Amino acid sequence: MNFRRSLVCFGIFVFGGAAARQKTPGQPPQIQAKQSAAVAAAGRAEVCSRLAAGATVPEPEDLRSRDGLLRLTLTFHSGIDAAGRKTFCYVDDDGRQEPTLRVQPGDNVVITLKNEAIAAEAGSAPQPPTGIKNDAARKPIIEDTGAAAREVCASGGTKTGSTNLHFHGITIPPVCHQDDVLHTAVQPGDAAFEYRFQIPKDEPPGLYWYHPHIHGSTKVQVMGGASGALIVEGIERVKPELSGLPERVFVIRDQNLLNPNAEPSPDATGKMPPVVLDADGDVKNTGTGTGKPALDLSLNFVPVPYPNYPPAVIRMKPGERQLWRVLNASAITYMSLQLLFQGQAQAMGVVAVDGMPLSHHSLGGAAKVLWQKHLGIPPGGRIEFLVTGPAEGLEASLVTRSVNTGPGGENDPTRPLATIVAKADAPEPRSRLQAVPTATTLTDTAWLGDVQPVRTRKLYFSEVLQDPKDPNSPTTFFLTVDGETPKAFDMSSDIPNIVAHQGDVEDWIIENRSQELHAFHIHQVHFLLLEFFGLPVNEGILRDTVNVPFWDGKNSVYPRVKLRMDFRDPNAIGLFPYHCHLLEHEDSGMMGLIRLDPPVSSPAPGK
Ligand SMILES: [Cu+2]
Repeated sequence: MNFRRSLVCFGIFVFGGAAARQKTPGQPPQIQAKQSAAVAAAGRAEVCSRLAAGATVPEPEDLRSRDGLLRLTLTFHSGIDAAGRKTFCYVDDDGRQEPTLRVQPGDNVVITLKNEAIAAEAGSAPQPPTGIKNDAARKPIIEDTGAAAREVCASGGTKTGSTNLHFHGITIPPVCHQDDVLHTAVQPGDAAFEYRFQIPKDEPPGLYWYHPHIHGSTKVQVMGGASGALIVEGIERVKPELSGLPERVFVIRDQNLLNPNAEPSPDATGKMPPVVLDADGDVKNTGTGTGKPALDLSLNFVPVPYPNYPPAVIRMKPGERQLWRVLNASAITYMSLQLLFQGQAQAMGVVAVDGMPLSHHSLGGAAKVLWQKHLGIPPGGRIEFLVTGPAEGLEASLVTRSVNTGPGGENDPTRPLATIVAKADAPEPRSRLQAVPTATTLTDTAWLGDVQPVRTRKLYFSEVLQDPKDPNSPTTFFLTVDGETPKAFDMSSDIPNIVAHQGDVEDWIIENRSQELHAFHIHQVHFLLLEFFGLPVNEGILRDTVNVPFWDGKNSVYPRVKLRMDFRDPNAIGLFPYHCHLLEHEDSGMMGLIRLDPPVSSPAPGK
C-alpha cells in the first residue's frame, strides 16, 4: 500500500474534522493579561507568569548540555491566576520558566527538583478523581508538614502537593532518580531531589518532553502549565537535508476556559450549538465542528481564549524555511494543525513524530519528508515539520481544526492559534541546526516491522457510568487486558497486568469500546503502528502515543489499532505504566502496569 495514501486514507495524521468549517483568525484585539488579583490578595508574587493574549509567541529559553553534562535545578511552583485557575511551572535557578532542555545522545543529565508548590494548590489528591473506584486513592489524606524525613523513592503519590518528573519518550530506566513515576513523589518542603540519568547513545534525535506524573494529580499539574520540551540534538545528522535550518519549539497547552459563560457563536446554519457538560465539567462534543470548546489553548503560554480566539503572533522572515517542533502538552485536547495562507492549506513537511525521525527507519529510506496538509497530534504527541514562511503581507495563520472525539468526548472546535506575520526584519529563531552535521552514532537495530512478534495481546479501553441509570453520574475509566475483569488502576499495587521479557517484540491490539477517543501511551518504549481499523498502515516511524478512535455504539467491530511493541532495549527493564494520555482518564483509572523482566536465558543479577 502506498505510504502517503495510507496515512491520508486511514486518518493517522488526519483524524476527524475533515469537513469542519474554517474559522478565520485575526479577530478581536489583544486582551491585556490582568494581574492576578487572587495572588495579590494572597500577598505573594505570581511565579508562574503568563503572557497576554495576542502577544508575540516567545521561544522557550534553552538550556544546553556542555562537555557531556546538563545540570540544572527545577523548582516546582504553584499559583492561582486572575480567573481563579490553578497554575504550575518549573523555574530554573536563573528564572527561566519551563526551559527547553537540549542534550546530545550519550549525555548525562542531573536535575535537582525542588517542590515549592503550595500543597493545597498542587494536587487533587484530597479530591479523588471522578469515578475512581480505587480504595487506596480514597484513603484520608495525611497533611504533609514537610518536617519528617521520608523516602521520596517510596512515598507514592497520595499526599497533597506531591510532584515528580517523567521524561516522556526517552528510553531511560523506570527506576527511582531516573524515570520512575509509580513510587517517586516529592512533597512540598522535601529536601531537593536529584534525578540523574544518561541519554542513551542511540536515542533517536528529536522532540521529547518532561512533565509531572502523580496519579490523581497529573491533569491538574499539566493543565496548569507544568511541562517543557526536551530535545535530543542531531536530527540533521540523520536527515542532512535539514542542515543549517533555523528551528523553533512550540508547546501547546490547554487550560480551563477564561470565559466559561460566554455564548458560543452560531454555526453556519445560524443555530446555537448545544452546550452539554460532562461529569468533569468539560463541554461535550457537539459533532458540529463549532461551539464552545472544552478547554482554552495557549501557544508557548500566549493564551488564545474562547470565544473570540485573539490569535498569538508568530514572526518570521518571508519565505524562510524553518523546522517547527510542536509538542501537544495539552491535558485532554487533540490537535489537528493546519497552516493557512489566504485560507489555503499549505503542505507541512513532517520529518519526525514522537522523537523518531522519519528517515531513521523509514521503508527503504524512501520517505525523507512526508508532506501533509493536516497534522493530528494526540495529547502527549509531538510532530516536527518543515514550514516555509509566507510572503511579506500575505495573510497567514496556524489553526487547529475540529477533532471528532465522539459523543462521549470533549468539544474541539476549529479555532486559530496564531497569525503568522512575515517581515524581513523579523528576528531569527534562537537556534539553528548544524550547517555541517557531525557523523551520527546511531546503531542500526533491525527495523521493528521486520521482527517477528513472540506473542499477540489484546487490551481495550472502556468506560462505565457509576450509576447506569444516571447519564450524569461519574464515569469510571478502564484499560484492560482482554479476558481480565475491568479494574481502575490501583496505585497501591505493584502487581503487573502484563509481564514481558526484554529482547522480545510483541504485537498489541488496542480496542476502543467506549464512545470517545482515547490516546494510548506507554512509557519507556516506542511502537510501530501496524494496523488502523484492521487495515495495514505502512508507517515509516515509531510512536509512543497513538489515538484510538471512538466506537459509534452500533458497529459490531470495535475500532482498534495494532501496534508492534519494541521491548528490545535493556534500559526498559522494570515496572512501568501504559495509559490513556487524556490525563483525566489516566487520573481516573485508565492505566495498567507492565513489568519487563530480563531475558529468560540471562543470569540473575549478581550471578
Ligand atoms: Cu482516554
